This record gives sequence, structure tokens and C-alpha cells, in this order.
Amino acid sequence: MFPRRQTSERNLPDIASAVSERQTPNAERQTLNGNRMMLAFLVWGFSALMIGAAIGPLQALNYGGINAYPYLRPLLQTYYQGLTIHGVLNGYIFTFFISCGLLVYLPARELGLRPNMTLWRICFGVMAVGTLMLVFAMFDNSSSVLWTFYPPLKGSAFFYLGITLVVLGSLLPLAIVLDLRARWKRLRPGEPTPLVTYMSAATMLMWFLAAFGTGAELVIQLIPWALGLTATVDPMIGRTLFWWTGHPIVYFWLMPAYISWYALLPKQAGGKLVSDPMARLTFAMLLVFSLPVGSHHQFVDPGISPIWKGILTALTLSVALPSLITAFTLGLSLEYAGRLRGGRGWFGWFTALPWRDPSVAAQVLAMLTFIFGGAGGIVNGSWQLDNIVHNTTWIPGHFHITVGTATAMTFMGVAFWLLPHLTGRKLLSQRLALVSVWLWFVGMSLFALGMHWSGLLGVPRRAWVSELPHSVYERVYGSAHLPLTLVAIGGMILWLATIAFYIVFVGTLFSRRSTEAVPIPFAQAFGGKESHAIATPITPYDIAPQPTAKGGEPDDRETVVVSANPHISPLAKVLEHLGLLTTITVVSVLAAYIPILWPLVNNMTAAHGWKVW
Ligand code: HEM
Ligand SMILES: [Cu+2]
Repeated sequence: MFPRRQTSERNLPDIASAVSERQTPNAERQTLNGNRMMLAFLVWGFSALMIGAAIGPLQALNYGGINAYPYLRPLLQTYYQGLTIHGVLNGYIFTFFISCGLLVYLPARELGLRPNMTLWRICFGVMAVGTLMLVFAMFDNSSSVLWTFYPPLKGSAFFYLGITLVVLGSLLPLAIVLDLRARWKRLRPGEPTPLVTYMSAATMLMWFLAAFGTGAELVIQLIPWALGLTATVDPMIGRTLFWWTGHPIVYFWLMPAYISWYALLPKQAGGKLVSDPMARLTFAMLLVFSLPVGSHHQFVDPGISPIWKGILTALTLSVALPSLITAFTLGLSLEYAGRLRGGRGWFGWFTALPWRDPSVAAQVLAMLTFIFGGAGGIVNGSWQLDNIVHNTTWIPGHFHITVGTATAMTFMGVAFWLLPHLTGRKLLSQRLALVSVWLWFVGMSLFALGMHWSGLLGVPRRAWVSELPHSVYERVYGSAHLPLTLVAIGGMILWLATIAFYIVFVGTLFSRRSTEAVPIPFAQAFGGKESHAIATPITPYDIAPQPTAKGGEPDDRETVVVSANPHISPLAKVLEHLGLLTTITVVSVLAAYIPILWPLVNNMTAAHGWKVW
């Protein structure tokens, strides 16, 4: 429970984390600020990635023609069982746990307010139970339905119930963040929400609306079917509902990484964020634009009119807009930092960045990789071009430089400061951390190059190609020999990267205690017209002297503080209307999905379940 020693919760509901950190014993401080909870999310998430990333290189070897799976029985029966575990643990469990931690912890610390710990614990508990159910259903080989669980492939009820719990739990941070924001607004009426809290709220609102699609698919279609209450299922409705969620999920993967890039990285690089309103605009646009376009994953599906496929292509390109704003705003923020550090000329600022800091190196390399991911995404999102790459290795090539690097490596970079911050221990080795980051970057670049290239040569994704007799493999895929070899080599390098990373991660949990506290690197926004500047640490704002443990004396406290800028940008003011933005999003989702789903609902197919593994 939350200790009541320092503050009476009844009188001072909102200032728990403002209690002097220096005077509070370490253990207590951790409970006060939710450190332990955040650590639990971090460890659970990275444990999932550890299993998922151990399997990934086997899949890369598969494409290189090397079949490791016969040696892995009875742990893994088939390639598809491993691929389901890899996709689910990396794509859902790793990302969701890190995000549900960060999207509560960072806003709470930014505002200096205590998050609703009960809800946050329930969030962790529900997601953890869901994870265990999924792990059970996947490892007992009852549910090799891949991470998209398209019907009529039929997994066990444990699988669908598990994923339902994980999604339900992942929505609870919305309530926590909105509550934090409302309490802050009561303290500072009329002011715009501080940046990290704004971005977290926009992300969670987006995810909340996104979750309805798959939520409906699971509850209405898949769970009753898996429990035997219904005999058949409609695959097209299932796929459409899945992609309602499945497209915006990429923003649930990405926006937490953007939060770090916008609000923390400029400080770590030694500069400032050059535009706070542009950061808000990006998040507002992502909230509105990412929801209605999910069916662009169904360009080759029957039953969706060509007119819609054309509209979806146009709408999808609109999502490029916030990405371009992000590229320019972050590019300029890094250039500013590089020039402050003495960088000269066209590229001198880039080499002048603090490359020896593994957290900075990880995130800047993640951003670089993401440029290629964005470019490939424009191909995928265009109906005509998608026909060339659809269901080839191009697609996993694409999402390994987006979620698999832009997000994953950013989270790794965040862990390099967050672990010492949460535990008070030193990072095990800066050098090994740097090694893991560069290995991941090089390995993923080779891997992704090979995957994109072999995709253009027609190599299918999700195919146990190494199980073919060698002569057949050579005859069918021989022309893609070079790119498939790159895939396999990239996979091996990624294995080394993973090992290096986990030595640092686990080692840090047990390394020696540090004497210096590691603060959260909240960046200041560039001066002038920005809506808020975040400063840390300065004296807290408008908190009246608080009674302390010793009885009534005001103490000198140290906390993260948001200082208001008198020149509030008009853009930030407009974007403050999150309710309105949410309403616009709801209307546009309905406008997109009612016409797509209506013909499907009026022409239902009844498919029986398949178990093909
Ligand atoms: C250790 C590095 C990794 C390697 C070598 C690797 C390798 C692969 C390969 C070769 C595939 C394609 C399999 C196929 O289409 O048959 C794949 C699929 C996938 N990977 Fe990775 N991966 C790695 C890390 C990651 C990370 C970090 C994430 C996400 C955070 C991720 C998420 C996925 C997902 C969602 C799929 C799709 C599974 C499916 O098609 O059902 N992977 N991976
Ligand atoms: Cu999409």
C-alpha cells in the first residue's frame, strides 16, 4: 500500500511524488513514485522479448534454407508454432507491457502527481494472466494461428481469452492518464496539458478506439466459436474487425517511441525540442488519421469494393503527414543539439551527437532505420504497389525496421537510463550496451534488406521453406539465393545483439548501487512560443508548504516540474480539445467501417474451423 507517513491523502491528494526524494528512504521512495510497478512492466516486457527474439533467428535461418526445427522437438513442433510465439510475444506482450508502463509512469512524473496505483496494478495483473494463458495455449501446440489469428484457423479458447485479457488490461492506462490530467487541470486551470501527458493521453485514446475492432471479433466471433457455442465463423468479418485494430496497433507500437524521441531524446542529446506545438499536432493527427484506414491490409481480400480500396489508398497516404512533421521536428532538434555540442557544416552536427551514450545511439539509429520503414510503408499502403509485395517476405522485412527496430531499439535505449533510474544501480556496461545497439542496427539492416529484396523476387512470407527437400528449395528459391543468405546472416548478428543486450539488462538488475540518482531526461521545449517548457528539477509550482513526517515543517523538495510559458501557442490551445478530436475520430471510423462491413454482414459465410499444424 501507499505509505501515508509523509502526507495525509485526504488533505493532499496530489502531491505524493513532491515529497522530498532526498529525504525519503530508498525503498519507500520507490513505492511513492511507482518505481517498482514500472520496473515490473519493464522486466515482464523484456522477458517476453527475450523468448521471442531467441526464436526470430531460427526463422531467418529457415529462409536461408537451414531447418533447425527437427532439433527443437518437443519444445517446438513446427515452424508455425515458433512463429506464433515470436509474433505474439514480440508484437503484443513486449510492446504492450513497456507502453502500459511508460504511458503511466512518465506523465505521473512529469506532473508530479501520483497515478492511481490500484488501477495500474490491475492493468499489470490482467495482462500478466492473459500472457500466461497465451503462453500455455501456444506452447501446448493447440494454437499455432499466428499473431493475426485469422479464422478459420482455430486455436484453443485459452488463446482467445488470453489475448482478450491482454487487450483489456492495456486499456486501463487510459483511465489513469485521464485522471492525472484532470487532477492537474484542477491545479492549473486554463493551461494546456504538459507535453508528455498530452501525448500519452492521445495515444491511449487512439488505442481505446482501436481496440473495439478486435475486441468485437474476439467476443462475438472467436471466443464463442472456440468454446463450441457456435459451429462456424465468418472469416471476412473476422479479418475486417482484426484490421480495424491491426493498423492502429502500429501506432500503439510507435507513439510511445515518439514520446521518447520528442520529449526525452533532445535532452539526452544535449539540446531542446524545437517545437512543442508540432509534437502535439503530430499526436492529434495520429489519433484522427490512424483509425479509419485499417482495411488497407485487405487490398487483396474479396468482398471489399474497389472504390473503397482506392479511397483507402488516398487516406493512408494522409498518415505520411504526421510522419514528415516528426522527421523535420526531430531532425532539427537533433541538429540543434549537435551544433550546441560544436558540430559544424552540413553533417558535423550529426557526428557531434553523444554517440557514446548507448541510449542516444540506440534511439538515433532507430530513427534512421525508421526512415526506410516509412518509405516502404508508402509502397504497402498503395493498392497498386501492394499487389507486388503482398504476402511476400517484403512485409516482415518492413515491420522489422518499424516495430522490430524503431520501437524495439527505442525501448532498449530507454531501458539503458530507465533501469538505473528505477533501481538506483549502475548500468552494467556502457560499452556492451553500445555493442548490442550497433549489432542490432547492422543485423537488422542486413536482415531487412534481404527480406525486402527476396520479397520482390516473390518469396512468400510465413512459409517453412527449409522443410522442402533441398533440390526443391533450390529450384523454387534459387534465384533469391543472395538476399536469403543476407536474411540468415542478419539473423545470426541479431542473435549476438540479443545476447549482448540481455547481459546488460539482467546484469544491471544485479549490478552495484550507484551513488548518483539518474533523473528522467525531460527535455525543454524551444523558447518563445511553445506552450510549455519542462524543467527539472526546480522548485515545485503552486504547492503550498506541506507538512512533513517531522511535523508540519515545509521541506525542500525536488520534483519534476512543469513551468508555464506565458506565450501559449494558439495551435496547442486548439489541440487541447481531446474530446473533440476523439469525436471526430469516432465519426470517421464509423464512416469508414459501416460501408465496408455492411455488405459482409449481409452475405455471411459459414466456415468450419481448421487446424492445419
Ligand atoms: C531478434 C531479431 C529478430 C529476428 C531475427 C526476427 C525474424 C523474423 C522472421 C524471419 C520473421 C518472418 C517469418 C515468416 O514470415 O515466416 C518474423 C516475423 C515476425 N516478427 Fe520478427 N524477428 C526479430 C525480432 C522481432 C521483434 C523485435 C519484433 C517486434 C517487436 C518482431 C515481430 C515479428 C512479428 C509480429 C512477426 C510476424 C509473424 C507472422 O507473420 O505471423 N520480430 N521475424
Ligand atoms: Cu496498416
